[in-house]
Order: sequence, then structure tokens, then C-alpha cells
Amino acid sequence: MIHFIGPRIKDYYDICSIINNKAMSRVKTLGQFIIEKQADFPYSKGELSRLLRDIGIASKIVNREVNKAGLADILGDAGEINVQGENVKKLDVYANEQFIAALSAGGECCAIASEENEDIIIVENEMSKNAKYVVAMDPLDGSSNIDVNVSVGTIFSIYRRTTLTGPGTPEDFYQRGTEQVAAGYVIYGSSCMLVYTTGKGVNGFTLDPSIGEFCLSHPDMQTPKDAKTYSINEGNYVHFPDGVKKYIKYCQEEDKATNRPYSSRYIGSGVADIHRNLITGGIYIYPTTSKSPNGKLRLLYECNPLAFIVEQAGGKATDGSRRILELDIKELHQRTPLFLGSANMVDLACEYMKKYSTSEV
Ligand code: P6P
Repeated sequence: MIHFIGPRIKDYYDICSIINNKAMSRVKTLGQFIIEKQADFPYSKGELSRLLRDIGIASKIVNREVNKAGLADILGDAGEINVQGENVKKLDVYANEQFIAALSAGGECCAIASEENEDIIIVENEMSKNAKYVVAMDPLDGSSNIDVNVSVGTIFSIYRRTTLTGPGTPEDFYQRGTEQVAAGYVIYGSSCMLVYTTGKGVNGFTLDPSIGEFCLSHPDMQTPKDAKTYSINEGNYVHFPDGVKKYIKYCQEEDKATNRPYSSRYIGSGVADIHRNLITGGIYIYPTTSKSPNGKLRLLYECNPLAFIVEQAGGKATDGSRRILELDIKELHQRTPLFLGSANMVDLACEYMKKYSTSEV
């Protein structure tokens, strides 16, 4: 049998290019989206857009290394201990370096606060020293999960500097979460996603490795007001405030009318837990414990950006009684308890805290 493959191959490629063009016409990249939303900031001359672009670039580089961590001999401890007293993994160091390099080269950021650095990093180059933004970040949150192939993430928060000119200062970071101009996270999971807000809703972008672009995949994200998932490390149960203990028991009770018992889902990587709960609904709680009497998560570069995002998606974030975004910040690595997620679930958990643990928050 003679197979007429010539014309068919051409037809095949013609069809593919039509599909591809149609598909590409539907795809909106992060860069295109940022430019489109530029109009939301009439007085901005594009600095914030370039800053978000710089973060996107670093995220793609970090994702590439996370994806091959097991092969690139960057697993295991770098042998250092960071300011949190935790073993620093090589990928922590790598991610920190990549974001610092991208932010420094971009020229839009005059100083950086990082979980991996005790003090702020002042960006000295000519372009950046008078830049109007500062960035706080956790370059690789949940990094203890790297060696077991569990999703990890980057969390970032962007503020306008409060000092007028010259090198950035720590005071530029001592601003309430309500002052953030943008915040986001990157999750390095089954796919790489960048989720961010500039105060006008939350949008999620999935990295398409075939074109090396973050493409809009989750426009205008909204988190359900109620849900059936609670995320907390129940191994610390005996050390929890009574209000948290009572709320956990509420979640575990049988009650069809309120869809209980809820499901307990805790990955141990905050970005992964919070991203899942953002989409499906749920509450993430990291309260005070005996080991973390002020909570474990850091206000500046974890809780504030995550709270900004969740609130913009219709959720809530408190420390068990006060709104996270209204907490005063007095030091870079300040910790706080965190109750974050579906609005009605956070409200109820805080009612339990008010009823059983007011003195403990
Ligand atoms: P634990 C990671 O270290 C982190 O900051 C969050 O990402 C995560 O949710 C939490 O700590 C896990 O802490 O004490 O439950 O292992």
C-alpha cells in the first residue's frame, strides 16, 4: 500500500499552526498582563511592573533548579545555620542569591529583607540606590521538604520606601501590611505557579515550560467563605492555646448540617497548604506553641504577603484576634501566630480564641 504522506504532513502542520496561533491568541503571559494592568497605576512610570517582571525571571530560574534538585547535587544541608537557627539547604542559598541578583539588576528596588539574611541587603548600584520600592521575601519557604520532593515556595512583599532618597534602611520595612503595594508567592509544585495581587484582586499564572512564560491560568481568584479543610500541625496539640484545641475538636465533630468532620490536610510547606486552601477553601493555623511562643511564621515576609493575597481573594487573616495587616512591625524577623483562609472559618476560630484563650494571644 502506498502511503501518501507528503500532503498529509503539510496539512498536519497547517492545522497545528492554526491551533497554536489560536491557542497563543488566548494565552496571556505575565508580562502582557502586567502591562495591561499598568493602567491601574496611572502615576506609576512602570517601576512596579518591572519589579514584578524581575521576580518572575528569578522564579523561572529557581524553578529550573528545584525541578532537578535531586540531580544537580544541590540537595542536603549547605552546612550553614540561618538567622532562624535552621539548617540552610543549598537550594535556600541558591534561591536567595537568584532573587537578590534579579532584584538588584532590575534597578527598581533599593533594599531587600530576606529570611536568609539577618540584616537588610542594601542594593548599592547606581540604578537602584534611589529606587522607590523595597522587597521583603522568603526565598524558599518550606525548604525542609526539598529532599522529599514536596512542593516548596517563594513569598514576596513589595512596599514603597518611606525614606526619600539614599540607601534603603530597615525603617523602610517597618510598615503595616496594609501599606503593601504588591504581594505574591511562587509555588514550585506539580506545576510552577506565580500568584500575586496589587490590591485589585488576585491572579494566578502557570509556567508553560514549552515557551518559558508564566501564563494566566487562574484569573480573579476567590477563596470560598466556607470549606471543609483545616491545616495545622496537630503534633503540637498539647502546646496549643485552649481556643485552638477547642476549634480542632469542633472540626472533628460529626455534624452533617455543617459538613463536619472536616478533613485535616497539612503538608508542612506553608505555600502549598495555603495555595490549596486558597483554591478549595480552608483554614491554615500556626498558633503559638511552647517552642514558638510568638508563633513560628514571620510577619514581614510570610504572614503579611499571604494575608494581603487571601484578603484580596475574599478570605481573612488574623493572629487569633487582630487583623494581620494591621499589626505593627518592630523587627525584620518578628513572628506572629497566623489564622488564615476562608472568612467564616477564620471568624469561628477567632471566636473560640476569644472565648477560651484571650489572655494567651
Ligand atoms: P512545622 C516552613 O518552615 C514553615 O514556615 C511553613 O511553610 C510551614 O507551614 C511550617 O513552617 C511548618 O512548620 O512546625 O509544622 O514543621
